Amino acid sequence: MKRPFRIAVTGAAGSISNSLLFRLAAGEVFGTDQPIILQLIERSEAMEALRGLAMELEDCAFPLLHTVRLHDNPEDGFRNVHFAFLIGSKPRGPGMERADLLAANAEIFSRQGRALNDHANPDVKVLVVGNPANTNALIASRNAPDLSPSQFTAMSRLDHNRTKGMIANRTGFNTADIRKVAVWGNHSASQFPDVRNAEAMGEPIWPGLDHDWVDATFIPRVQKRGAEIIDARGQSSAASAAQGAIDHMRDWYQGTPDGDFVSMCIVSDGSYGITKGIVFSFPVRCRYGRYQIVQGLPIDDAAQKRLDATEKELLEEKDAVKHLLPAETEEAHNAMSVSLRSGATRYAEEDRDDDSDACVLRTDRVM
Ligand code: NAX
Repeated sequence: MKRPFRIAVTGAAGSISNSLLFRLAAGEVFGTDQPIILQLIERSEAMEALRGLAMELEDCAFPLLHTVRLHDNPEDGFRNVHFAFLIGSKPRGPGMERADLLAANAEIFSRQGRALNDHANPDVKVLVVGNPANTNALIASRNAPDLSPSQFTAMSRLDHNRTKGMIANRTGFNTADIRKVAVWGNHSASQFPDVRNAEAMGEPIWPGLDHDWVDATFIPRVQKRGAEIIDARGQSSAASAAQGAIDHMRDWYQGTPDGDFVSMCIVSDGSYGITKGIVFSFPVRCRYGRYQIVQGLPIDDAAQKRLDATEKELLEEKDAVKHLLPAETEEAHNAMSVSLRSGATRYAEEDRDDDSDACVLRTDRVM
């Protein structure tokens, strides 16, 4: 049996995690023969709710769930982890400006970046879901000088899946038959969902699509889908966000299907003229735990305008948090190359304090 992976999840008592954790424990991301140790991180105020969630996980009797640990700080929570889902963040409060939101989250993510740097497995793969996800990922990455910028990603997979779903509805194809959609830029209303290269059952769909519908209806609908869901259910997307996080990490770890690509927010290496060193959603292919940007997709004038708009927004966000971006990591982020470091998972020394109070489920099972 394989040795367990250590998986950290922040915001573990929140809505997205409530969907995510049970599916992680069921083997949907790392495979049905891969045991996992969950290291769940929350604010101190939410630890009791987290304890209840851990009981439910235990009550599922998942064969792959080796251990569940609960932490109220990222330094302990990230110890030796191979994968980290950074979901917890500060929501926008009444009267809060975007700059205030950026600042509040910047503090959380700079601490988490340092904690990953100092305590995680050196090959840790990080997915930031908490908003503003792209800039939070940049802050975490810039505060982790010993890790590669390629280890930090943010989630645009929900937007990618929304794009696929809406195109499937429009064309009558199954989502499994739709390939090569892409989402570019920021996970915000400036994102560019791009179906110019999309195929259905191997045939291009762009010639058959009503381009006015794409511009006037489809693109704004994907861009504002989050708000549409909040209006309808009174809460932000949770189960679909968990699905996006599962798809993102599974494909990064297990690889993308042949003949298709997915969207991931990663540190720009300058591809498609996007400023180096910002976290931007690109179409990528994954193999052996590494990703590569899909090159050579045609960008017409209208698409270029959309790329420019979302790039501009990310540059403004970066500027707003520049005091939290240490100079020592700037060069590594501006010199990202598409040749990325190994995706091999190294095992750290066994954790010695699994008997501490943080450990709520200790199985000692044969895995
Ligand atoms: P919830 O408010 O249900 O849960 C967030 C949890 O994070 C809370 O339990 C809170 O106590 C915890 N938390 C806050 N600060 C923390 C910290 N410093 N350390 C550890 N835990 C902390 O929100 P939920 O619906 O789960 O959404 C989480 C985040 O995902 C939000 O920022 C949300 O905006 C973002 N989203 C991102 C999406 C994406 O596609 N990238 C889509 C869905 C979602 O909107």
